[in-house]
Order: sequence, then structure tokens, then C-alpha cells
Amino acid sequence: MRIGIIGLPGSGKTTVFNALTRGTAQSGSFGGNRSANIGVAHVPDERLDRLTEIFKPKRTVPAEVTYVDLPGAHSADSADLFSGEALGHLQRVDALLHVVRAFDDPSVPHALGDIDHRRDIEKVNFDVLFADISLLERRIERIRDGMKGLKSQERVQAGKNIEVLQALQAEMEDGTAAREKGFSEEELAAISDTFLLSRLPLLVALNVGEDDLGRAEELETELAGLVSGNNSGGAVLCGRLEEELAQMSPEEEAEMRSGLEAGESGLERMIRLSYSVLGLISFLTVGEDEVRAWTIAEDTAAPQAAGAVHSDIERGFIRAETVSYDDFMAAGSMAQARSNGALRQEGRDYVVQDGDIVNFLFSV
Ligand SMILES: Nc1nc2c(ncn2[C@@H]2O[C@H](COP(=O)(O)OP(=O)(O)OP(=O)(O)O)[C@@H](O)[C@H]2O)c(=O)[nH]1
Ligand SMILES: [Mg+2]
Repeated sequence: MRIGIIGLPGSGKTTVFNALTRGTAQSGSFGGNRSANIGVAHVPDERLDRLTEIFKPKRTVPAEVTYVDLPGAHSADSADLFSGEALGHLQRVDALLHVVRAFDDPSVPHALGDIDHRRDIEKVNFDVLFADISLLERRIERIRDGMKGLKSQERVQAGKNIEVLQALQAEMEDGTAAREKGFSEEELAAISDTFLLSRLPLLVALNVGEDDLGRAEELETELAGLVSGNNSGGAVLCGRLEEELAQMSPEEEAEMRSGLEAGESGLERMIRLSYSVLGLISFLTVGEDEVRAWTIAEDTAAPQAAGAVHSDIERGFIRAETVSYDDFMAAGSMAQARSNGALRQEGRDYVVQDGDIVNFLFSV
């Protein structure tokens, strides 16, 4: 999973990126980073820790999320926020993470003058739509330019596509993000080679100051009201504090968290949000060599889940030996799980569940 971090200049994107990836990228007020930062976060999963204690594998491999922190924009203009370079990065992500500034700090100027997270959320939502509207505009022009060379039947089809794209443009001008729409077959065909930024799932991180952590729940409720559409969701975190905590050893971090009442880490919070908004789950594989978590979409059938491990296993799929994590822990060992019937033999139609421990049998 790959997530692109967007937001107004100086909203704390790089700070949040560092918190999520335990990174040390350069942050700063305005024009902080001139190039994109790319980093990997390991998905914390207690089940993986318990299974590692039991199987004592050579290695434990958690699921990963890659975060792409966009270069700082020169201004808060839509064209700067979503420049060609920024769009190039965003074309390869599965979701957007919008970092919104709510922290107050006179030493860090705000791109729009004052702190107002509601306005900023609306502004960036609008900028995302504006980027799509401009893109559709260019797409329509390109189809028009190419029409002369077409045969009459193709020209009719091109004309239809233009109509569909124009209708979509009009909807976006009224404020509808592509993620909010159920697309018809015709619309899907017309946009098949058009990248729409507003179609990506949207996570919003409200970057609050340390003083506001006591109000985190209240702010999160407010945020839920502001970010309530399809495939979107929000969480509150304190970027600077999380960045500092992320640089500590796990023991130090845990001690600091309990002292500060900072609760669950920003990383865990964001990852949980990402999984729920993107409709993802993890299944697990175990053995002497490796204990590992794999990320798949909800409602993935066993052969396709096997494809996450290796395409050969999908191709030669025979069946999946499966036990839920809880049943396995209750049984205590694979042998016991097998003898008490908790370990099941599942076929091609089986839909893999979150926390399933799976052994794929295959032949190629
Ligand atoms: N007080 C306070 N300062 C913060 C917080 N988060 C970020 N900052 C500061 O705000 C400034 C900008 O943060 P960055 O993380 O560089 O912001 P950015 O969005 O990456 O900025 P650009 O890349 O220039 O767009 C830095 O000086 C940060 O230390 C916070 O939670 N509290
Ligand atoms: Mg930055």
C-alpha cells in the first residue's frame, strides 16, 4: 500500500511523514523539502509478535505501508500544490493523506495567514477537484484535436466520450469528488485512461499542538463530521510530538506515552484508519523460516490472496489450510488445531478473513 501525503505548505507533512516512518527527513517552515521523501512504515500487529514467540522463525516480516511526502509547494495555489511533479508522484499511490494544520505556533507562518482547519480542509478538497477539472479539460481538448483523423463511427464515439467527460466536469464543479460517485460503464470507459486525483480514498490527519491533545476526542468527533464521504476518514495527531516519540527506543516511547497520555501511537492510528478506509485486512503465514503478515482487500478469495504471496501459488492453487488466529492461539499448536478441527481445508471460493493463518497448497 502506498499513500501520498498532501497539504498546504508548512502544514506539517514532513513532520507527520517522519512520525509515520520513523524517519529524519528535513522539515522546516516553508519550502521545507525540495524533493519528495519516500519511506516505509511497518504495520504494527500484535498477532505477529505472539506468533514469532511460538514459531521462533528466522525472520518476521510485518506488512508495510509506503508513504510519499510531496516536495513543499512554493505557494498555497492549487497549481503549485498539484504541479506536474506532484501529480507524477500521486499517480502511483493508493490513497491520499491530507495533513491539516491545527497547531498554533507564531514561529511557523501559516500559508493563508491564520489557523483555520475547516477552511483548509475545504480549500484542499477544492484544489483536488480543480486539478481533476483541469485534467479533464486537457483530455477533452486532446480528444477534440484527434477527431479530424477519425472514421465517422469513431468520431461518434469520441463525441460521446466528450459529453460524458463534460458532465463529469460539471459534477466536479458542483463539488462532487470522483470517490463519491458510482460510475456507470459508459463513464468508466470514458475515464479509463484518465487519472483522477479525487477518485483516491482520502485520509485526513488533523495536526494539533501538544496543548490540544486533551481535546483529541472532541476534535476527532468534529473531524468525522468534516470528512464523512465515501472512502474517507480522519484522525487527530500531534505531528511534532509523534515525530519526537518515533525517534525513541520502544521502551522510552511507551514510558513517555503513558506519562503524556498520548495514547496509541499516531502511526497505529493512521494505519488503522488506512485499513478501514481502504477496506484492507491482513492474513498471516507461519513457519520455521518466516512469520509474515500480508495485506489484501476485504472479500478476497483464497487464490487471489495466494497471489499476494506469489503469482505461481495463485496459478497453481489447490487449496488453503486455514485456521483463524484466535482458534490457533486457543489450540496452542498447529498439531492441536488440526486434531480439534480448527484447521480447515478451504477451496477456491473461500473468502480469506482478517487474521487467518493460511498455508497454501499448490502445484505448478
Ligand atoms: N509547534 C508545532 N510545530 C509543528 C508541528 N508540526 C510541524 N511543526 C513545525 O512546522 C514547520 C513546518 O513543518 P513541516 O513538517 O516541514 O511542514 P511541511 O508541510 O512538510 O512543509 P512544506 O514541505 O514546506 O510544505 C516545522 O518547523 C515544524 O517543526 C506541531 O505539531 N507543533
Ligand atoms: Mg515538507
